[in-house]
Amino acid sequence: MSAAQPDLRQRHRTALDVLRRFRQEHLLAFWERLDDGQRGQLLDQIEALPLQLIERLDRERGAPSGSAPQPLTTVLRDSADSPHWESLGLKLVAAGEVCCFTVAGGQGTRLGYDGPKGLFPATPCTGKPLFQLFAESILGWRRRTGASIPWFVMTSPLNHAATESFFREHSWFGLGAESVRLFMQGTIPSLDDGGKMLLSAPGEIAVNPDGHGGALRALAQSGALEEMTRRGVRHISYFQVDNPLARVIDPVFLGMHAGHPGSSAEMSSKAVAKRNVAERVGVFALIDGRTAVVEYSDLSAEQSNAMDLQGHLLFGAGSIAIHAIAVDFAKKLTAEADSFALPFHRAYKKVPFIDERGVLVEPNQPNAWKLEAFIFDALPLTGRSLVVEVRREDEFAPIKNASGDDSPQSSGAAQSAQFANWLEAAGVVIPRQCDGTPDCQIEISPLRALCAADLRGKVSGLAVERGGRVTL
Ligand code: UD2
Repeated sequence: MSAAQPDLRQRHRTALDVLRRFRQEHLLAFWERLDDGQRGQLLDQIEALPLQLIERLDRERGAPSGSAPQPLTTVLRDSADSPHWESLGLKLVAAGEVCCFTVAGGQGTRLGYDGPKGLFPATPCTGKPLFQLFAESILGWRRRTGASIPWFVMTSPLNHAATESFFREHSWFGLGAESVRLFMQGTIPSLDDGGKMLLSAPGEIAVNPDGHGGALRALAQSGALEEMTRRGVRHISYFQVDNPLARVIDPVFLGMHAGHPGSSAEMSSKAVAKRNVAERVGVFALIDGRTAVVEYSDLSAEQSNAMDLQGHLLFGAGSIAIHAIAVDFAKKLTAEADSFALPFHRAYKKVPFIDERGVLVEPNQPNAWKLEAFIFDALPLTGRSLVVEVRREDEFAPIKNASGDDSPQSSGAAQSAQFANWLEAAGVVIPRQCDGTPDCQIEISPLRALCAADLRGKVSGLAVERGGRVTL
């Protein structure tokens, strides 16, 4: 008998008691078949389960989802006031009050890329990985403002090790390991129709990452929020790993978010006009008078198609998942980090499971509820929030699908088009096709230019050939 066994027996007894209270004792059904290592791992998993949360979820299933959404008014990023907000935002950044935060815990299933999405080659000419692109932008902003701009990256148990190796192999892209903090988000078990958790192996519970809404709890539990406070950071510049056009730092947006003396927003978000009714982005709306995002799948066809008198979609402000979040707001929400969670959304999916005989079943029909929380569900919890409308071509060209819309190809073309505009504004002649798209591929490193103005007076004499490739 190993020395660990009495301890395991005690932990097993305690776990069984707790699980019985929550009607989940079947998780220990195969205990006798497990070796000590497997037993220890299963107990670790059980002891970390947010059982109260899961029970609450099950109770709330089928509950009415709130009142009907109403249209919401956005404010424009680019207006006569932009220079004012920009200078305020720049002051915040230069004072070290802003950090970057990338959510990168997703699986990238739609893209069919077998690895963390941040490693995906995203830029049009050199195929630079997304993480490198963001790292170079952060470096660019550090040089411009003299601030340290720490970078927080949320991974999940599915991709943490691969992400960390990538950063190590590339020497943290010159940012310094001490100012890049990778931390893992939590997981949440899948539930069957009766609210029971599933096992993916006799000694393992079937779980999935708890959604980007898990970011708030993970920020708190990993100590990242404390670290931000220690460093004097007051605002988080939040973006997703899949959007190469995301401005990692946007002084105009940050100024608008934080700049109102005495009434700084707790969370602000960027929106673009939806490309068409069918575009799969959540839309901003008011629910019970509070700002919210309604996911595309939760809008009725009637709501999706509704238009105002000018022919604009009533629910046409699409979320591009870029937010500015006040650190104090994140801390307030997660003061009780262990019991805090944003609401979970459910999707009925095929989840392989161990049946009562201990045999692995690969279902060919959806059989279980996967749960995910969404960061935008923090919006209704704010005292003040702002939705800022930006131009799609400046800020949003995500890589989500292998082909078609939101693919590497469409994103590369959008990046090239943006750089073509920057060069043109600096006096370079860009060959264009009849429809106005550039007849060339252009890539400009953020270390060379963070915006069009950075190229002014620096590219004279540059010749771009029809069908050519230019990398700066
Ligand atoms: C998201 C939004 C959509 C729109 C769009 C813009 C949701 C539900 N929908 O759609 O409204 O704003 O983005 O691009 O958010 N992630 C994690 N952990 C997880 C799950 C996801 O870190 O557990 C990250 C993932 O790595 C990625 C981002 O969150 O950076 C978006 O995830 P997604 O691909 O599931 O979201 P999507 O494209 O359905």
